[in-house]
Amino acid sequence: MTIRTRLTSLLGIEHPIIQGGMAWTATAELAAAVSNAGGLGIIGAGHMPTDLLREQIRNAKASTDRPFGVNLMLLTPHIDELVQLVLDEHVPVVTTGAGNPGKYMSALKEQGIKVLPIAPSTALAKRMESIGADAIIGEGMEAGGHIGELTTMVLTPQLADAVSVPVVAAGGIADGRGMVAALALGAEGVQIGTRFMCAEECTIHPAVKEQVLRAKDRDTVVTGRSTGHPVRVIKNRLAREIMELDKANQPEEIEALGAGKLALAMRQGDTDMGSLMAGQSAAMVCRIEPAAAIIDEIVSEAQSLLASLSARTVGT
Ligand code: TUI
Repeated sequence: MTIRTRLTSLLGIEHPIIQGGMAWTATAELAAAVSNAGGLGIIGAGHMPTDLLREQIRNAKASTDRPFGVNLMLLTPHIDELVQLVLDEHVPVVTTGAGNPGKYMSALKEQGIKVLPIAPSTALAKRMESIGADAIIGEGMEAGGHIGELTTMVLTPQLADAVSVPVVAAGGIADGRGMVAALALGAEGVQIGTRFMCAEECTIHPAVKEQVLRAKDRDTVVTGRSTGHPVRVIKNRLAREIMELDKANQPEEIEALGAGKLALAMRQGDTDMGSLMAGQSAAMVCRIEPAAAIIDEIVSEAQSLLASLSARTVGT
């Protein structure tokens, strides 16, 4: 049995699983591994220079014949150039984060690119649907990195009611149980980030993978609320320093302290002063394994749960 939804047909993928477009983390190597395993692999552009993103896109094309995507982080200053690049490279799918992609939608759609904006609210989701979004990724605040205000549990069904295009649930999903819950809430697919940080093909520093593996239920915190861009990270010295600045309401100091810290963690392995962006589901990630094993496990757990759930209820 396979789990097919409108999302799998829309994207031409086998399993309704999109890998999160994590900056400094979701490289072509991880994206290709996820796509080759039947999900949708995503290259996280973040603040990547245009030439590096071009190289990453070409690496992904060379490593998989299947669809893959690029996540565009809309706060990056050279976003116009990155949009032009995904158009020139005919990237099949674009997900967007940290803003409203309205300005770019018609150009992307004219090129035949499938556009899946990440929306933290029903208002943005409806706006995105009205200008041509192919699906909406609803990301709850359980997610890692930059987050909205609502939980996945309440955001997902509201999005499913608000829009007609497929909804993808994100935030807090790491296994087949989460996937089935998302389907029950009205989603037609899931986006999973944190669990893929511990994929073998994920090229982040091993010290960061170790922090994800060691994380327990209350080990992530939300920092930077005073900046207007709250970010969920695994607690460390940097997080504690930012929390102090949050208390003192010093957003400029937070921006200055935070600059370059994601790369410091993910590339250099500084788990003390680097930004350990990860979701609450870090506590559910227990081993490093190939991306294909992660996908197989999630899908087979979801399939057996779907088959057995009605037998779980008690009564006549
Ligand atoms: O974008 C993410 N996660 C990210 S981006 C990132 S890099 C960064 N670092 C520091 C500060 C800010 C960004 C790290 N993690 N997830 C998707 C996401 N999108 N979460 C929240 C949003 C979002 C927020 C507001 C999407 C749209 C939006 O629209 C506001 C508007 O213009 O209506």
